[in-house]
Amino acid sequence: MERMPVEDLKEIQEKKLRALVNNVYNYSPFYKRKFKELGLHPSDIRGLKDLPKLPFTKKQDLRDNYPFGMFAVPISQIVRFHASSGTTGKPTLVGYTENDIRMWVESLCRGLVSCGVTHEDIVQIAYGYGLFTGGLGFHYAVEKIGATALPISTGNTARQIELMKDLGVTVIACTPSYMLYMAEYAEKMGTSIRETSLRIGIFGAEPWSEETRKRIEEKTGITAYDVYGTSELSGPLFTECTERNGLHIWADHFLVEVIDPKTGENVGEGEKGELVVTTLSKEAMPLIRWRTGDITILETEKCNCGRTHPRIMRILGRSDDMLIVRGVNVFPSQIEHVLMQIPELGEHYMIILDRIENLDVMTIQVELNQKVSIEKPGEILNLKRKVEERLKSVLGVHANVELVNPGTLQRFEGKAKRIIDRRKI
Ligand code: DLL
Repeated sequence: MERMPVEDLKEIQEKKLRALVNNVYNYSPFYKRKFKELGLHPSDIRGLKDLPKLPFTKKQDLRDNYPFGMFAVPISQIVRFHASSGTTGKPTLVGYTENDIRMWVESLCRGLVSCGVTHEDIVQIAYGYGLFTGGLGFHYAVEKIGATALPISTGNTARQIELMKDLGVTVIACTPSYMLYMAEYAEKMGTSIRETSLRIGIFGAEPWSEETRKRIEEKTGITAYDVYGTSELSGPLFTECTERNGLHIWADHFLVEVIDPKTGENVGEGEKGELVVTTLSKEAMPLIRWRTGDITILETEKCNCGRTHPRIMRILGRSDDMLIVRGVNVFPSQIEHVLMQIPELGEHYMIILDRIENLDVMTIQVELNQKVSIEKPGEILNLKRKVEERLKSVLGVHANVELVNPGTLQRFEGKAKRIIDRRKI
């Protein structure tokens, strides 16, 4: 399936799209209403070329139809609920049928295998278990490929490191920020992740940069892979393969588009835009043209690994987490990119926004790198100026930089929350 000719994949997609449209028209009150409003009938959708005729589905639709209004099956067929973490507001509820869980597990299994996880691995699952999809999503996929799951969830970092060593854990799945914290914690305990058997990390659920990947790999000696997914689509679903040139989207289950968030039009191949996903196999809560809000680039060229399914590049930010500072659009990922390229700086930072005398003021607190000792008083000032200049040249707007001692900023076990916007208060 993963190496199927593109034309055959397209055929599967066309068939599944037609079935999906019929299904939601008949069984989802929400879509029936939407289709009627647009004067659209399932027979108008004959193939992929008709996709732009279909309406988008947005987070607000899920909120407005909370809790069960988006479901296309009776509750008796739902075998599990999850709820999104509410990255951008009120959490949303997701339901799964037995087949939905199977498809989710199968998708992540393909991903795990593509980044080299085998049945011989011991996988420490340090994503949260519970309503968040990370823990249970990985758990079932790890068991399915016959590897050994260590369902430790988040927190209790000393025990995480202790078990990692004692059991000879070889793979870890957690947020990239938690991995950095764990590496730092291990050093405080007088040990290092390098002294463990860990060889692969599968990191996601929050934005991270190529520079952060380098830092994690330098500190821990492991190979770091990106994993993406959202609760609405199921949970963690797509990973990079060993080529590490994008995350494979399993096209027999998910149809992807990348659009201009302002116009809703598809952008050209290789251009940045918002990821839009149509679920082709989901039963409980099928989604048509789901606007993820995540900014990426689509790549349909066959990958060197031999897999034919399209890839998305690392998530570059969210169309809605874009900060507007003095009228300038700023993505937090741009800030991280600049900071992580400066060796004197550590990995932990906070972005604070204030409005002082009607003007936006951006302050970036960033920790100094533990390994770099700055002794002369003038050096700190020089470094601060250097960081401010680099940020200004990339962002096009000034940010005050506060250099703080290593270990002083807040650490996160789950998703990191690095932005404090006090302008609205
Ligand atoms: O975060 C599902 C997940 C669990 C993915 C474990 C990966 C690993 P939600 O809580 O619904 O689901 O949040 C989804 O998180 O729209 C992105 O904005 C962000 N996100 C997830 N993975 C990545 C990633 C899970 N690899 C939201 N890079 C998404 C950047 C990511 N952002």
